[in-house]
Amino acid sequence: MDTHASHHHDGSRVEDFRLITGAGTYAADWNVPGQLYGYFVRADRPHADIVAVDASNALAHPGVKHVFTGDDAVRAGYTEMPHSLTFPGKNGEKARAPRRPVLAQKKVRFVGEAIALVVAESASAAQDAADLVAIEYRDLPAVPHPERALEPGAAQLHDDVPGNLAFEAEAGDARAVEAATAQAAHVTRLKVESTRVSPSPMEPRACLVSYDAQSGEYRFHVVMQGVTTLRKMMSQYTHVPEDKLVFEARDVGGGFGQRTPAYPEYCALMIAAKETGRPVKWVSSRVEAFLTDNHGRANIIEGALALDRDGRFLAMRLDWVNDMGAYLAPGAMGHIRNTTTCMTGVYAIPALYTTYRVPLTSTTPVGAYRGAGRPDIAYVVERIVNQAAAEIGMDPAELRRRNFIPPSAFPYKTATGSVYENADLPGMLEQALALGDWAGFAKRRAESEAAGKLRGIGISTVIEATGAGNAPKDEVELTVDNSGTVTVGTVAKTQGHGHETTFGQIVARALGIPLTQVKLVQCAPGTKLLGNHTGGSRSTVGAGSVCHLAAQKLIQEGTAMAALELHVEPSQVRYANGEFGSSESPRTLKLADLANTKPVSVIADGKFGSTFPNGCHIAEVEVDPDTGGTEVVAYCAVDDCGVVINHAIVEGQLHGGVVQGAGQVFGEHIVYDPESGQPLSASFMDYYMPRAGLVPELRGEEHPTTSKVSPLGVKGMGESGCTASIPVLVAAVIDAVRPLGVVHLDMPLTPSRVWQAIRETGQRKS
Ligand code: MCN
Repeated sequence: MDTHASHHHDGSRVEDFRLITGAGTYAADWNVPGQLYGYFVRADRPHADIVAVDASNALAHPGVKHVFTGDDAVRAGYTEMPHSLTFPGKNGEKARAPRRPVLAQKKVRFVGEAIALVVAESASAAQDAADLVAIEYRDLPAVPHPERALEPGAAQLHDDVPGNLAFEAEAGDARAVEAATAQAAHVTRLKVESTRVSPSPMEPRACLVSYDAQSGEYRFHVVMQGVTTLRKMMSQYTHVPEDKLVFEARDVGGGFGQRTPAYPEYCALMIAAKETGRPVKWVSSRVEAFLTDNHGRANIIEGALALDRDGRFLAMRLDWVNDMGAYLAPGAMGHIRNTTTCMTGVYAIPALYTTYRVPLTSTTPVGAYRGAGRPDIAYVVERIVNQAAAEIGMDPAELRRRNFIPPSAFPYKTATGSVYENADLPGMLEQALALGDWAGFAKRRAESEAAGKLRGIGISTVIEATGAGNAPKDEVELTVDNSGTVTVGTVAKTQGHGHETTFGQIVARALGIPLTQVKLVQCAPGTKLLGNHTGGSRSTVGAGSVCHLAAQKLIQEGTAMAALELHVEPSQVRYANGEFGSSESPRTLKLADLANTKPVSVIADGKFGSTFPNGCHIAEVEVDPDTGGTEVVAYCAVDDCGVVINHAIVEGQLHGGVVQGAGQVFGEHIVYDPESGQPLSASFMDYYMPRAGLVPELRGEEHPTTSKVSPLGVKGMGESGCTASIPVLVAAVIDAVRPLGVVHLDMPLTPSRVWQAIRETGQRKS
């Protein structure tokens, strides 16, 4: 027995030895001979005219080669930032996407926007000289608040975006919702904020660009979530053809959606590399990351849920304000698309209507962040359901039971037009209630009360769409060499998710060979493979499924080759465990033998629809009424992600997602001063990060229903953790303080905010 294979199949990840011993290669680890270093001069104010940029002192600084400005960006024609709000909005209108030269020209619109790029022989010379670039501004009023940005008379950020309103959209049936609401026995209303946060992967952005004047080719070493989307967007931004843009990356230290898109800095470095004739490298600081890496969430939602006398849901209306920051960054379309797709949540709500207004504000652009709208819609739906339960005095588990989409109704067409494939919501709920001992809560609450603590329990039942992507199809290439090693080529890109293990396992299983014989090569430089980048939890459904199909194709083509070698008919060839044989021949052929003369390759492809992972999480918290401090004392999760490829990885993904959601719930928050518009949270000194002790040992169970969308039966799950944890943790805290009369809290649930809310109800005076 191959001990390595059995070792890996017990769940451990093949990449971990490299990653945890410091042997990874991240974007900033790349260096090429003759490289220069770039440093960006950035706006220190949210909204201003740029009157003049004087780089003469910087240019005189020792080691400085060049200083590039907005004029260089405009001359290069790098001015139209690609964005993804490309679908028609309300009344068929298109999004009003403002220009964004890769270095700001004439105006700045958020603190951190790059104005100039200093290029020097060393990183420190570039940074020192950046201080010498003199910028004369004429200040304009800041517009940091998304709702105020939409008010009449608000300061205008872009001449071509009247009223700061970049896009409006709607979905569902307004009349049906109005009619049903008029008949309702009860209507629950609320307004919540899905707070602006910074995804904050461990690895800061970094980019090294080389330009080859002979071929006109740019070569990038950069953080990425896969090459296809990045390459396409870079080409859109710069008009350089895609085949002249070559990317080489090995390890990526976290992405969370924030590492998907083209950023202006990468394009500015292209200008510099071409002009200086030398490679140029830039590594972001953490402060730059807070100011300029796309933020996440930033949605304000008003909702109304109509119920009949028995607590059955009749209709729901949601009105969104989706803050997208100063420009339309690629990515945040998920805040509209994904929230429409799963608007009904896990409930059979016959009438739905939703509106979206997208303001531009003098803040960092907003993009996709782990879930990209999925956690936001789950948050608002679960909050409104929990509030309805409290208002009508029904157990929130019972209210869910009454309103679940029944198993027999799948595939279920929602009132906003999406089709959920399958789920067993009642079964999932009962499993979670048992795991979390829902029935025994009253006793635990009494015990906490005796110890002076307020105990609360929360529940969330969520569903999300994963899988479908924008690529025309997903392609995977398998190559066998004469050592028998099978190399798997993909254009997805792991950022810590363990694809080397799981994709390896898929191929190893299909071929019946040890995992040690399978090697994953992601985004080979210059790759022409089609496919989706890693995001939207689609890699396993997409690329992963195609890994399986590619292995089958390899067996099929190998069978034909083996038949020739063995002098039998293909139908007489049998394949098992890396070997072709036939009852008609004494000889056998190993996979390696197929590649005796040259490596053998196959490319397989597939195009898959959406899968719908779902889950029920239950959490318990204890709130200290004297301090407002919250401790999460229990966390249970029951999840359906279809067939599981690797249980340890799925558990790890879930754990990471749950804690990432907990970070948002309890502290993470990007705050702008309402008057000056200055960011108040731009370092880890003033931005909370979740720590290991925030969430106790997570008790997780699986409740799979097999997807037919994927030949592997899998559903995505990389975002499930935070989609479920945000609503469940907020629900638990509100449940804890509700006996004191607190009915509403907005994230982040910091001790001061909870304490304040307790004080304001007047029921607790110290
Ligand atoms: N998996 C499995 N069985 C399933 C489903 C998934 O074993 N039924 C495994 C997969 O093979 C993969 C992992 O779980 O190793 C996540 O798979 P999937 O749900 O397909 O999601 P993706 O691989 O496409 O990852 C994207 C998703 C997203 S959108 C964000 S954001 C996110 C996340 O995953 N960012 C992450 N998880 C992250 N994990 C880490 N460490 N770092 C990030 O930046």
